Amino acid sequence: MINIPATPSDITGKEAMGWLHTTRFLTTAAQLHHLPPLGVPEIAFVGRSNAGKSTCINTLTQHKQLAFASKKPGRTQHINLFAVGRHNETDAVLADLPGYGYAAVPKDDKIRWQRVMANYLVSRPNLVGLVLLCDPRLGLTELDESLLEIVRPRVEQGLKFLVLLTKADKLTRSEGAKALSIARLQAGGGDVKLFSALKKIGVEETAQLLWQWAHGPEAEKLALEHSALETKALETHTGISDAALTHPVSESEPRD
Ligand SMILES: Nc1nc2c(ncn2[C@@H]2O[C@H](COP(=O)(O)OP(=O)(O)OP(=O)(O)O)[C@@H](O)[C@H]2O)c(=O)[nH]1
Ligand SMILES: [Mg+2]
Repeated sequence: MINIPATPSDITGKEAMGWLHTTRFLTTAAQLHHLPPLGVPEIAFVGRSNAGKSTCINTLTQHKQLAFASKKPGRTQHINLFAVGRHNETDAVLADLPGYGYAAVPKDDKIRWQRVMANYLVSRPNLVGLVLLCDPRLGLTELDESLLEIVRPRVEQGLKFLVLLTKADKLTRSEGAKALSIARLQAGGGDVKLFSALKKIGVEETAQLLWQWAHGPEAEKLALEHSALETKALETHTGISDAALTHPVSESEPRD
């Protein structure tokens, strides 16, 4: 069953980390229509290739290889879903999306992925929050800004939104402060945080925010709207992955 606690309205960073530590692989999809319809809140991680999306998911969930991270850009090529919450009490889903902007990807593939991503962002019904990851040494690029344009109508309707400036360990304190103020301007007043998987900067705060997104009014609305059938489908998926805890064959080549 869907577990939406009546209380509390907030939890500590440590409790939020404990919650995220329950995360396990759910399913993977190369195309949008292969994603299962779900009645629990979904939070997507998007951003340029190599921005640190998969590493961020691994850091937040404290699992080394839940999402595949790599020095080689373009490592994530599917939409990978991860279920959060104790078994049979899944109360959120994290989505690791393929990065964009990697020059070596053939043009047709790029266009196809931009389309899949745009469709996902516009049409995924249970999407409640978006984490846009950005390497502050590059700043928000044209592609990031077009993504922001695509989601603007949904943000206006209540979609939560956070920009994470990743690899903050590579910045001095003053560079970090400057990167934050520039990104705040570009994000049009949206929430922006510094994040480092290496030095664990911004990790607990981000975990807390994700918990709030997953247990806010949008999540309650979703629980009411969705049928028991869809919830059952989620638990079936989760059950399979709990048993195997394996990654899909297409993503199982050796990591570099
Ligand atoms: N120094 C430092 N390196 C990081 C950090 N986060 C990620 N990286 C490195 O950045 C590279 C890319 O990380 P990924 O997590 O694979 O990036 P991604 O955004 O998932 O990339 P795609 O799957 O290609 O879209 C890897 O070499 C990571 O080790 C961080 O906080 N600090
Ligand atoms: Mg990735």
